[in-house]
Amino acid sequence: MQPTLRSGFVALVGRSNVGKSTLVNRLVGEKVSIACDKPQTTRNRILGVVHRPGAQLVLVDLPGVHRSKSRLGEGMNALVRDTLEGIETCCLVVDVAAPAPREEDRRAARLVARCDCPRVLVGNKSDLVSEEVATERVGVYAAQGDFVDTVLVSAETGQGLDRWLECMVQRMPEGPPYFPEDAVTDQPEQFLVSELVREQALMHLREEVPHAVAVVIETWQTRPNGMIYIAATLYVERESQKGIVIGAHGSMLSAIGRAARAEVERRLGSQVYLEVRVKVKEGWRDRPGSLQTLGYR
Ligand SMILES: Nc1nc2c(ncn2[C@@H]2O[C@H](COP(=O)(O)OP(=O)(O)O)[C@@H](O)[C@H]2O)c(=O)[nH]1
Ligand SMILES: [Mg+2]
Repeated sequence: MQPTLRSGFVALVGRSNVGKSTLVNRLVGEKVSIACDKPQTTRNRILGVVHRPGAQLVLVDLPGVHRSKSRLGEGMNALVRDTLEGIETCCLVVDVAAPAPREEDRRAARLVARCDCPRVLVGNKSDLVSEEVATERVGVYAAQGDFVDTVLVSAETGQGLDRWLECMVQRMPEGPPYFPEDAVTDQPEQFLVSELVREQALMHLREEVPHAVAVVIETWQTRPNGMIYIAATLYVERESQKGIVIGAHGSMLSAIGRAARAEVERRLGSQVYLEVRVKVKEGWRDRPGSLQTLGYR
């Protein structure tokens, strides 16, 4: 007889920057979702698969709940709402390092409250404050929602993650494995690579420019010597942004390219030649056609 497996989908909902993507990466054990201290880093729904003896959890990393200013943003919020149907557990992730809930935390809490499934409250970044403060801050959310459990965790140190995982696994029904044993995500390699390039662009750029960046992989060839040649195009919305991304004598673009190449090589486990170009796609975040070509809904 086959041993029984507990399996199912767990959604992570919360405002931007509370650490949802970092938590997913930590539990999966690999970077499947890029993380950065800039808001709205995550734009798609990304699955991270967690394999444990007798259990398979599929974590659904989502864009941060926010007040949208563009078509891209509206699509991201709609994606969060739609995903909350058909999951087994919904986690509201909050940042205990933040003194008080913000408007966008409350917005996320309201979305979670509308879920039919069990809800778990996750207080992340507990490494940044004392246990007493963390407990008090998470308590503000606990008092206003109906949660089956509350956990304090840190994606940075790993503290509390086992207990959180245990609490999620306990609530999973017996079910099939949704992914093969070696899968860590549903995203194709090309998407992961485009995201690693975008992550470095986010890390290197400031103010409005990060939000205007989209990355498309144009070429992917394995050369006879085993080296992988990848050409990526980094799209921005205006000529002035293009200048910023390129930098003086190309210095910014080459810094982004170098850092991204190191990440891509780690990910693919082979030598990579990465070429990054910059192009302008006027106002792409508000144009349905452009959103589609760039892989957004
Ligand atoms: N100190 C600390 N920083 C964290 C923790 N989790 C995430 N971060 C940082 O918070 C920022 C936002 O993380 P990210 O995962 O992109 O947040 P998301 O927008 O909710 O997906 C990043 O700079 C992370 O390194 C944590 O537990 N402790
Ligand atoms: Mg994220």
